[in-house]
Amino acid sequence: MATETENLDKCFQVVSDIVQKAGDLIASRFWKSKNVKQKLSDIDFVTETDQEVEKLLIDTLTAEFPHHRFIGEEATSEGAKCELTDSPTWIIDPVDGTLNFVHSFPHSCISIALLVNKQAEIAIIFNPVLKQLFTARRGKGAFYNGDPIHVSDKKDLSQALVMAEFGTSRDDKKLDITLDNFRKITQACHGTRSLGSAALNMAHVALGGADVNFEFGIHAWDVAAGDLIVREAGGVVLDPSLGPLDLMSRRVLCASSLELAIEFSKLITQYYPEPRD
Ligand code: LIP
Repeated sequence: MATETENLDKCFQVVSDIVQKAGDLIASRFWKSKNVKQKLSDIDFVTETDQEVEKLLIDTLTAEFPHHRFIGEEATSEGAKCELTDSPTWIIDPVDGTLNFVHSFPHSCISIALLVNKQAEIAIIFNPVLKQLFTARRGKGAFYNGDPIHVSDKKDLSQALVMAEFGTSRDDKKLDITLDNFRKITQACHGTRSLGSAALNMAHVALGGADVNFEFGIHAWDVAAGDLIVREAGGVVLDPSLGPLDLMSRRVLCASSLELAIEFSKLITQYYPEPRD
């Protein structure tokens, strides 16, 4: 009978192998034209590659681990239940930064995490075009292309670089709050950066290249991997109001330090997205 660690070691090996194969698929199509369908708004897209990559990941993991469960962006979009239980559950965004993929703007990634008893054990964020591989195992640190990484030492918001997004909603109230927050951040910090991928934004906080990332409107699959990678890199991941992160709340705040997160939370105007219907 394999121990829990041996099981997790096997999970990490299997998912690492299939993420590389899925990455090859994304990279092979990255510079080509894509068949694009709209989802929840006229800038929220899905391509056949999103769907094929998610199926490849789920089929491979199901074959190895038949009792595991899945929360996938595209399956959820097609009506699958988005419910996290204590069962081993893979949370998957097959192509995070789909709009970037559509435009061949090379900041898209596979984001996948394994949670057991609702606790993240394994996380991978992989940008196959730029060969950026971020990984983490619970209690074992975070890595970028195999090298250990750590968040920055910033504790003063006036010295911070902030990753922020407009997202895919064009709801007037959300847009007003987003623009207001960009103004506040610009006046209070060194500046903002937007990669168009929540997972890559979080990964850059873990890398120490940015100091804060927040977003209203994301989903569990955008942030489940980034959550573990940032925490294993020494950062904090919270709700933007400083409560605990709720993967289903569509809100996230991560920072290189709790001091920075507290200062940032006081700066911004909060927004509470509708839960995904
Ligand atoms: C994207 C997120 C990003 C958000 C975009 C989009 P997708 O996920 O990663 O943070 O601003 O609107 O939701 O849809 O490319 O998987």
